[in-house]
Amino acid sequence: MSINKNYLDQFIKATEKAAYGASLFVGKGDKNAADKGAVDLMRNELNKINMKGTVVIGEGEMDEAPMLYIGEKVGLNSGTELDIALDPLEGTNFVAKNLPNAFSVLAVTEKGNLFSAPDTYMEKIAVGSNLPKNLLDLDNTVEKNISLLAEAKNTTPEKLTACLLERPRHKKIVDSLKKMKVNINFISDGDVTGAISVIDENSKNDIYIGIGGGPEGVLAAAALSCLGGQIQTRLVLEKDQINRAKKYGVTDIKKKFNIDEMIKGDVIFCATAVTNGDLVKGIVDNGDSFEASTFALHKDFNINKKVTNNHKK
Ligand code: VTB
Repeated sequence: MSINKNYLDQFIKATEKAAYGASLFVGKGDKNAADKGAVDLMRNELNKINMKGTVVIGEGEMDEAPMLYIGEKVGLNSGTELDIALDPLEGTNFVAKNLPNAFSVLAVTEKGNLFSAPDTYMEKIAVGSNLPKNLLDLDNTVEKNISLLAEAKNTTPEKLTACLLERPRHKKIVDSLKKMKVNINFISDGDVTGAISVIDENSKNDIYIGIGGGPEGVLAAAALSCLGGQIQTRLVLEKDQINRAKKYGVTDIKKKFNIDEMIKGDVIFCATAVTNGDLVKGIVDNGDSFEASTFALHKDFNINKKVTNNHKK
């Protein structure tokens, strides 16, 4: 079944409000305050929606996150049963330091259709649309994946750009990319938009690769699934995280998840920029009101839009 079309604008409002909440802390060097600013307003807005919503991916476990914790019920407790993955502020550092690409993000499916990834690291490999299904594989060498991608895109590795988080853990991947003369686009944070960028016509990124947050991987998968992109993931679990993953229903801890296993059926995705972003521009404060710009997707209705709305403060 499809998610009722009327829900999209209501979820957009939730990320708009959250982005505004975070925007009050741009450049203030306080990432926790920025996060809280986003969480409070997002929760408030979600609770106005006529749905039986459950936070499947949220701010953390019940005992460590007072609001929007995993399992928290949101909405008016009537209407459709929906599962929600949310990151009220993806890129807390970006807001603290007044850097581009901080977003408020959420994804929604019908109950049971969203991979409830634990808050652990995750290996990811993502590419855009119009490519053979399941083209790349995390078990291939980087060299093999790059060759496959170059061949599918009818180009050469030197003409490809790979986007990845700049982290010491990626040294081996970076060495391989350099050896193949692939262009590298390092990002400091924000791997939701990093992964999504492979589908954006205005972006030079052909592939997103590396290890980032698990919840962020699911959010990226939601957007990519609306746009015909691909992502394959695998949880990276420390010994003490294995039980946590099992609690979340992951029985095979080494399993590679393709996009259809992470996001089933219809899905809504909204990302509102806090600071100016590659996808849309950031919050504009107009005194009594604010202007918020959102990248919004609704898979079953082929909705792919960038919207700017004004709200009274
Ligand atoms: C990514 C990125 C986030 O964490 O998930 C990253 O998307 C992974 O963690 O914006 P490390 O920083 O430990 O590498 C963030 O950078 C911050 O949550």
